[in-house]
Amino acid sequence: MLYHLLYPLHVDYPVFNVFKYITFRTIYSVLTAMAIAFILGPWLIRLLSHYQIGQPVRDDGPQRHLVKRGTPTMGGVLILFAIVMPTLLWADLRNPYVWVVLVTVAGFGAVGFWDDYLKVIRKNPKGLSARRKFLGQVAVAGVVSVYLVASGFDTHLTIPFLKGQHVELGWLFIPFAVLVIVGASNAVNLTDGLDGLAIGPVMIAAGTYLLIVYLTGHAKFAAYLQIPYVAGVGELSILCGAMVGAAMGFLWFNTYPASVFMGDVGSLPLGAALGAIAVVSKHELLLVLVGGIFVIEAISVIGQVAYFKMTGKRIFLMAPIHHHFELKGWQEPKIIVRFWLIAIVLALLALSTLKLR
Ligand code: 57M
Repeated sequence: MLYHLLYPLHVDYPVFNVFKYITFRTIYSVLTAMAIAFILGPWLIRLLSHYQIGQPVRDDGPQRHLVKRGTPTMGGVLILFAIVMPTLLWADLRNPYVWVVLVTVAGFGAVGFWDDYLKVIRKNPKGLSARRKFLGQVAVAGVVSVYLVASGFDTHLTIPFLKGQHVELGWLFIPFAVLVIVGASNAVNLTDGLDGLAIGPVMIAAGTYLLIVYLTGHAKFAAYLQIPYVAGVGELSILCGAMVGAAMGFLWFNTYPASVFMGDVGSLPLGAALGAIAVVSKHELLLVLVGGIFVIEAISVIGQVAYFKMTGKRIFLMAPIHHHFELKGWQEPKIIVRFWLIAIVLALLALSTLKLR
């Protein structure tokens, strides 16, 4: 909004020319998102506590989690507010990619809110059935993917390291994009099982894609790096900046020992946003590396369930893999910080592939 209100003033007042620059607006998007999360965080935690919107904790999990019972949850509403408001404030709202990701965030946020509402407020431990949750996710991701193809979005699949190698997916782009978005959403959801364990890598991944969308949306940089040029996708730097800022702000309260959990209303849209950003920036496969922690967590569950069904035995003491380390006796902060460090290494490796083509 500020872009539309203040940039035109540069004709008479040159100082407003600064609003043209994505870098300037991204920095202030990060800071605005952090400010919103810092300022509203304590108020929201008091509100959630007042209305006893506390986390139910399953009995069959690691015993040390039982002390977490009643921790205020659904803090994800704060994260979403701290992402959407700075984006509306600082981004060019005529940009279709900004709306593609905002609609994805809103849709997955609604699915997550519904699940949390049933679990936490209506005290139904099952929450939304897995089937309804999945259908809701596929519906939102499907709408967004069909819109992209219908609006002429490039449906070539780019492959990291292999410059110039493109696979034309055609209409298959739609199920592929749905798979990326829904997969990322559920992977972040599974990861969010220790204090700050999900929001840390989300911040790292959002920061990595901030750079990727900026380079992909810049004709000269894209040509130099021989990566796909997607005109206009650079505007998503502002939304990625808001994700980084919102994650930093939320982590202030979600760090061990957590005063608040994000709930599915946070984890589902955060993962879906990363998936959507990966799709529109044409760096979907790179998300496997950038979001490697989420991939490891999801694979640990898939492997555990499959192996258990086949043999009746477990690969891990418990899945997702963060519970395995808990049952091995690692303290929670040790697991969390080590996962963050791995996330940083994976992000650096992913960025290095932009040069290695
Ligand atoms: C998401 N949710 C946390 C919190 C957070 C198929 C199976 C693997 C599914 C999986 C599952 O239910 N995943 C759902 C994980 C939960 O966190 C809430 O959920 C939101 C995120 N979606 O925002 O609201 C618990 O995680 C802990 N937590 C923290 N700090 C945080 O900042 O400590 C969360 C955020 C919270 C809190 O204790 O209650 C969760 O773990 O449910 N199931 C599992 O993950 C279960 N694993 C399992 O069943 N493994 C089996 C098979 C099926 C693979 C096995 O290994 O044999 C574990 N989770 C729980 N209990 N809670 C173990 C059993």
